[in-house]
Amino acid sequence: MTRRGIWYAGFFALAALPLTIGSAFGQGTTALTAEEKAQAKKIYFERCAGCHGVLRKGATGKNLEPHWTKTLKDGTKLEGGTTKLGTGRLEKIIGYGTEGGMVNFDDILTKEEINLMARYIQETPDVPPEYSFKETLDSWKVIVPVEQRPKKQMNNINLKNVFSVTLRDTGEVALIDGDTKEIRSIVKTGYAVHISRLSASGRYVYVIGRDGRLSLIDLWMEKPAVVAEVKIGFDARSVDTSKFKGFEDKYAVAGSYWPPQYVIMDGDTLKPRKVVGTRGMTVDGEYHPEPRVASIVASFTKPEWVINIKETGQILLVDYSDIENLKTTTIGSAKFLHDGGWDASKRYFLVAANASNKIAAVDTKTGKLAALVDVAKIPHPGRGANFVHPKFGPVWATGHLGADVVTLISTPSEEKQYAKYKDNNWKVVQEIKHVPGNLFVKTHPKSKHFWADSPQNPDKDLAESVAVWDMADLSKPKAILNVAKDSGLPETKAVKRAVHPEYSADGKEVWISLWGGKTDQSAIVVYDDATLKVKKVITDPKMITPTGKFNVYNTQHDIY
Ligand code: DHE
Repeated sequence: MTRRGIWYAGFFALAALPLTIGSAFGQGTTALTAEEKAQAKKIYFERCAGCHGVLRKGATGKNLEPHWTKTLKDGTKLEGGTTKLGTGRLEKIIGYGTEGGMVNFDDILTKEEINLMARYIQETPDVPPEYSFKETLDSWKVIVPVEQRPKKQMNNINLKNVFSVTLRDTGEVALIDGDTKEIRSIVKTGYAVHISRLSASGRYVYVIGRDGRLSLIDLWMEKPAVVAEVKIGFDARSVDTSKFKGFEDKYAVAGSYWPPQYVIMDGDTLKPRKVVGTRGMTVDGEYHPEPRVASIVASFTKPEWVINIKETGQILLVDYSDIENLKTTTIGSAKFLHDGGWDASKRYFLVAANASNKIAAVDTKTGKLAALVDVAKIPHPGRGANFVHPKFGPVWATGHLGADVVTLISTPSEEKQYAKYKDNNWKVVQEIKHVPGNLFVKTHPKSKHFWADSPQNPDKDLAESVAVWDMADLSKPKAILNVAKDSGLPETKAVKRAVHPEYSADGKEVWISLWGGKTDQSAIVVYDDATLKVKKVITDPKMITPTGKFNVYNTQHDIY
């Protein structure tokens, strides 16, 4: 088997192998058999690489190279004064988590798996293979050629109000009719699908899996289905399309965590056109071998994508008007760029440098950094939320994984009525009291309410609830809604994390996912935004681990 074949098998094709830890553990050695190593590699990819990196150099999570993870015999002092990590301590960290933000895995991994991972991360990380343009091209499949696709919409669905829902652990996406709340189609996609994004026209949905599989769904088909696929890397999180006037539906771009690169494709077929590597220098001037592609967003101001490179802290403005002669503006910001969204004017893109506790704002009109704002611990905006604050004018909001606040940052506006707030721009004008473990915040231009989840909070009740504020009075939440209880689903061992509020196209409903156990039937709970009462519980035996939901109209037009 080739080296690539071995990695591939380790990542995705390996069935659960029996563990043979016995004597190795008893004798205190960390040695792994070939089977253990393959299993550990698979678990590491599925559970750890996202935060710690494939090369284990650390990003959102800590560095996990052997110089940190092995028992230190030379007396070197680690954080907290300890001189030892090693298997025992690592097992505790993996099992119970840390105050620094590491989540507990004792309800996800078995004791044997925790022991295996504690030993695996003391070994020198293998460097995975590269993935070339030719391999990307070889993986490309057109399932329904453009000429065989419908010339007009062939179904009676109100496409503006369709929700593309990630079914995380089944590697599927459910397309749900927002008007009738019926599941219209469930399509097979990549492993642990991450996000959906829309073409400028709203016809095509692009879905990226963590395994790098990008699927293109045509909403015009009688039953919307996947019409093309391509594998853009081994590990991926982001995708967007060309949205500037004259380039609608022309290109797609997807970012890869491993190898660190992005791929430009034709929008209607996913035919790969260009692969661009992102390795290079961090904003501190050090070379980084694994600068992963985090969020990508399409500009409405220019034919450009904003591509955020996590480890280096470099924000790329990639001009797609001539992809044969690609022009890129590189803007230094802060390390560990992750997720972000537009301000209300869609001129500024605000992105969290999460492990640096900063928000970087890029001015896509001038192509310059507009601001680098210090915020509380581990900002996690999703795409953030925009509204006009009664005292401070236009603001963009981010939640935090590591702090008990939602941060409001004043954003510039060219509207005369907001000129008086200019001195506030790029300042944190308010921190609203919330709880740690928040992942996503949301509002809508037609709503008076502001929603925030807290799925990563260790308290079960808080993880299963969302908070809603009246934007006219942000002094305290107007309501705490226990979504798990509201769903009427039976109690399960696994926590049903209430995650990712998403508005309907008309801004009148808010949909919340209940992210339950890997095999548990779960639900999306739909609330009436005005009354905060449950309007509908969408459930089905196939509704397993729903997480992100992307309303077609709101995602197409970046409304949040
Ligand atoms: Fe995400 C967005 C990366 C874990 C749900 N997530 C993003 C983006 C990145 C990212 C880079 C921005 C994409 C863009 O806008 O182009 N996410 C990562 C990770 O590296 C991380 C921390 C660990 C991992 O192994 O993947 C991670 N993410 C999660 C989850 O565990 C979540 C909660 C559940 C799930 O489905 O996997 C999750 N991430 C989401 C969602 C978005 C997202 C729903 C899009 C938010 C939006 O409204 O646009």
